[in-house]
Amino acid sequence: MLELYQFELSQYSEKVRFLLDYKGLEYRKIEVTPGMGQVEVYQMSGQRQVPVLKDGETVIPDSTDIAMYLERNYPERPLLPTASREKGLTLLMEEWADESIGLKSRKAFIGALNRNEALRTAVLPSDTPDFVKSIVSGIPSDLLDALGTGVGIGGEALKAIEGSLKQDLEALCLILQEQPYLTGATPTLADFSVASLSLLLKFPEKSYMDIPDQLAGKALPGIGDNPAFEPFFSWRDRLYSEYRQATVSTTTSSSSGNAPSSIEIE
Ligand SMILES: N[C@@H](CCC(=O)N[C@@H](CS)C(=O)NCC(=O)O)C(=O)O
Repeated sequence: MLELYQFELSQYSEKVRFLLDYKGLEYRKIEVTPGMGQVEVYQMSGQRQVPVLKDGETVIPDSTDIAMYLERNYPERPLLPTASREKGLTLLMEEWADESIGLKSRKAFIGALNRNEALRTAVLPSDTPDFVKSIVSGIPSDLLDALGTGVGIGGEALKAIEGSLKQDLEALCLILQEQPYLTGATPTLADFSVASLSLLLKFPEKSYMDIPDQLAGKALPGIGDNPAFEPFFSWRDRLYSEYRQATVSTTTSSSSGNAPSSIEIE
């Protein structure tokens, strides 16, 4: 069986899970422990990032390379259109989603973490010892903000990133006004990439991912819960319900429903 080395909360891992589901391929998830667990990933794949797909003896790191590998080796339910214009658009959008929406949403999410202690502890792996959680939640926001500045996510940089994400979402809403999927009448790699890489802007419902209750359905304030971008998130919900396997059994939570609730920023 295919094996996916992943972080459950990683957008790039979500992209591969979405592709595997779309193609109807069975796979086993192997949750990598950040830090120590990545040593094994490095030994296996020559680099330390997830996702990494293992198909028998073949090891493929990087979500784009994994998508192309799946397309070559499991051609049923194609991810790439055959018409040259649509294929070109699909490849461009996939690349854009990785480099633009994926990286910016990660920075915007880290910005939200900086401002929210409860969220910081919620995203730590469930087996994190309580004393580590309490240390992490106790780091003052202004210190994290200052640390964030060094990697381009301090106050001003964050505002610019949020502005740019809003333009991306507006563009996607405009495209989706005209057609059901991003490059035309049928779903392609572009759709699955964009939907997955926007994961951190608004988390899907718990049935699709093994995420802490505090995060399921939660939206980044001003972006994931912004009515202007509702067409995008409704499209994404539809894509999930049509093509993503619901694997995690859920207990109904009082916050379920379509209206997103925001990650509260203290
Ligand atoms: N270009 C890579 C990006 C993968 C990536 O950024 N992975 C992150 C998790 S979302 C990671 O492994 N981070 C840990 C690290 O860099 O050490 C892809 O498309 O798969």
